[in-house]
Amino acid sequence: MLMMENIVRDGHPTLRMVAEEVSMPPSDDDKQILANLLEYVINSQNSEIAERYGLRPGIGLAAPQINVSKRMIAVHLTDEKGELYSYALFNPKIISHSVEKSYLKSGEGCLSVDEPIEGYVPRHARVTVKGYDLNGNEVKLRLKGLPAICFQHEIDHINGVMFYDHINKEDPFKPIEGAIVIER
Ligand code: K1U
Ligand code: NI
Repeated sequence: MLMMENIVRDGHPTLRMVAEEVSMPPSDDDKQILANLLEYVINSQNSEIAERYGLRPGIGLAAPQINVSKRMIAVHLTDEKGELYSYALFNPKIISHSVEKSYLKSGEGCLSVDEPIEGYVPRHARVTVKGYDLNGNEVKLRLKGLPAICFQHEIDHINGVMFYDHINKEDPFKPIEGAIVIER
């Protein structure tokens, strides 16, 4: 079971690397790593388990955050309609996206960043993501709202990008013209 000690923090070189593709079909070792990522995210949202093991709650986690430079991400969250998005993906890829942007009004956080960093993080409002599930089956997802933002945050991690890289340095809360504001 993954714990906070397994999560590397900002400044660790793995967080800035472009992660390697996972060969398909996935090996048992790679399946175990990906299953562990999803297990962490699910456990971290269970207040009893989170408190017992000192887990910081998260809605996603990427392999580089546990110092594994491979293209794997897990996401577990519900959207504003209560629909659950629970996915563990190998080699996730944004195959198309909207021109329109969106951002979270409250900004983003990261399990690899201990202090809050304020500012708007512009994202594509809608993305289509392709990847492979734990059994190696192809998955194609059309996403908007918080799920779209979360997948982009995690896919950034496998490309060595941190959420604060997208924040306007001079004016972190500069309005993003034409963007959809997401409140949560
Ligand atoms: O990748 C990570 O570091 C996890 C990160 C993902 C994320 C945060 C914000 C926007 C998109 C993606 C987090 O989960 S930080 C914690 C968080 O946002 C949260 C935790 C529990 C409930 C609701 C949100
Ligand atoms: Ni993060």
